[in-house]
Amino acid sequence: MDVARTGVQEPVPLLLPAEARAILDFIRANERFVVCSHSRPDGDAVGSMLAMGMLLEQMGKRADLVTADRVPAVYRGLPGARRIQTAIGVHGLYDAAIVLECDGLARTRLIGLEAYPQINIDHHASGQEYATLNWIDRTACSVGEMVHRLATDAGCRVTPEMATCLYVTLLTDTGGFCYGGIDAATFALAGELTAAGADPVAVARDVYFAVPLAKMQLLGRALATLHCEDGLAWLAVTDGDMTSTGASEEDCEGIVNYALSIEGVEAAVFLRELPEGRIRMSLRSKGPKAVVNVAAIAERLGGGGHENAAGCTLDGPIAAAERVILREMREVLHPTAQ
Ligand SMILES: [Mn+2]
Repeated sequence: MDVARTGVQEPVPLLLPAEARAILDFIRANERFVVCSHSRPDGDAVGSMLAMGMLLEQMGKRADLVTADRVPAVYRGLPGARRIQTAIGVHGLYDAAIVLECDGLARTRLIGLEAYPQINIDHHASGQEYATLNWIDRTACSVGEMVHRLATDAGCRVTPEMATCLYVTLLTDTGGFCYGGIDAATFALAGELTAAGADPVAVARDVYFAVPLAKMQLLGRALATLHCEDGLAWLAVTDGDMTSTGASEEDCEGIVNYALSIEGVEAAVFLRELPEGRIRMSLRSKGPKAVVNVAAIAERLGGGGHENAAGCTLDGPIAAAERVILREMREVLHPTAQ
């Protein structure tokens, strides 16, 4: 990545790393798989699950796709999205569980996964080798990118449907090709997926121009609480805001980016009061070479994520959680002032 940023194009690696090769060997030797991702699935979770399901089927395998929460409205039009089942656990007869972009089984919020051999494919900074087979590539822009490498190496055809799902993982996990970590290879892959049948305009329309009205109204509530000081911006919604606007959990996705988009702001926090009173926080910082590594802050507070995008949950009320997170953020942004 750093080589690419200096302007020298890193060659696309031709060989899969040994960990990925072991995963393909395991898949070839087995038949039935359950594919999972984290709760509150995002574009990478949904797109990489769907692409992994297509990859398994092309290899002649059976695959069930399961998540703890339903697929967000903006991704429900993706090819095969109706195949994803929402469940509280997994009990079927499977040779392995393929767990995508989770730094631990707990992230899936699915019970029963411990009973199977697990295949862990992740790109988070907080990634952990908790599974039977682990492939963690912190330089990958999305887990979809890793699934694409598996598919290519396995000799699968990247169909227009698979290309669409993989393109969504790339688009959404890079914040529309804006976050740190992207380089020429990212655009080369986007180009390859477009050539294979992904339609960037149709995907953008479905993902970015199909916002539910309730989400826009929730955004209004959040923006009314916006605070901004010395490179830091934060906003919050109460559980009452959620109820009165009719917004659902998935409508909170991306609200933090409005705070981050302010000129001069290096890091932003979105706080949301959960029905039970705890406070869920989305942390973001501007890259590349972020001034604030939000993954490190989230991990100190029991959460996780990437350098530029992370999250954690603290005890309420909002004002108390706000004090904790602002102290952490200010320490990093203005170390001498503390
Ligand atoms: Mn991801």
